[in-house]
Amino acid sequence: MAVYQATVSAPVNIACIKYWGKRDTKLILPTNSSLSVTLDQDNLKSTTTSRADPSFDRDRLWLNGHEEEIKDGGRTATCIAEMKRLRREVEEKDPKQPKLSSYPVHICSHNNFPTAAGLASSASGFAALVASLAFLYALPASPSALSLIARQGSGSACRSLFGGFVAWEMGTRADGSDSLAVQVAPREHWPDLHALICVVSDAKKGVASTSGMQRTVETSALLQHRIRTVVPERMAAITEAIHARDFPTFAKITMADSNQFHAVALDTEPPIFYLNDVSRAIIALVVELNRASVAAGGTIKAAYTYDAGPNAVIYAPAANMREIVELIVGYFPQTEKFNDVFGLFSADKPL
Ligand code: 2P0
Repeated sequence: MAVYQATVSAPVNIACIKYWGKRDTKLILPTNSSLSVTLDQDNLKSTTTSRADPSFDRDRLWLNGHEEEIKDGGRTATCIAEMKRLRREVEEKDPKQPKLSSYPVHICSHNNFPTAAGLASSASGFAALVASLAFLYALPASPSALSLIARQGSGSACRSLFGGFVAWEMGTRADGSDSLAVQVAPREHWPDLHALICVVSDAKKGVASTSGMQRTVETSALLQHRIRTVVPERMAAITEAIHARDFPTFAKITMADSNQFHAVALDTEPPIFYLNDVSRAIIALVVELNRASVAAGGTIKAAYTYDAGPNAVIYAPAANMREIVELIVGYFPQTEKFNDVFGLFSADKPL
């Protein structure tokens, strides 16, 4: 008897231009475009196996060994339903195909990094879920087409369907059909750019992204300036910097956008604080490292960026990484807390 099963991994991505705010919370349509770097497949990833079988009585999901309820109308149910719809199109075109769209699926997903590390697992998780169903159903869909579905699981997940440098174009249509991920450049374009993840705290974050960003949309005046004026200019400028492998420009924009994301969090009512004293001390170290380098006639050596939590990600050319690690570990000597993930990016081929 045929077994219908597929296993796929998808990596974590870290945004340089941050997604923060939805204009449609059901379809997960953002208030601004964003751009990220997908980390290496071998380091931080979700691996998901999907299996379709007519003997299963319903769709079921396990995350890191624990079964999770698939709520009717929820994000996981939406992604599974959309993938079954695409499979039905294949079956209608070719009636000889097995009717997998009518079989329940069991989905089992694992992260190879601790959830407590404070790294977003929803991005890699929903990307891997959608990609595993795409393989299971042998869909002819492109990664950008699949990103439309992963986006409905978690906004940032749409960017993890590509390796390298990835933009999530916000789109303009009300149905979300043009709110998708595109690859700006493959990983091989800029192999010298590395990333270092500094785990500052492994505590679960105080304000979840989904609710925090909607509070920002409802209450922050600064967000309106950000989405109308700042982000469109930065998307164009950082895309150019990536194409030119211009690290100083890439670094300046990345740090400025991290700063503005945390500024709109603070501009929210009630205010949201994601950085802590250690996060701010790492910012000061990177600022001083860059200042001293430029003062000595050199260039910017490193760029920090922070998501919805206190952990730092530092982008830098490979040659600078040893100095950066020594600097940080010199001030915060808990070496086991620092996860040196040199050479991070994923394969050029989408998944
Ligand atoms: C980003 N973050 O661009 C930004 C930066 C957090 C800070 O994407 O509601 O978990 O599932 O769409 O994708 C976190 O948002 O939120 C996020 P939902 P998601 O990476």
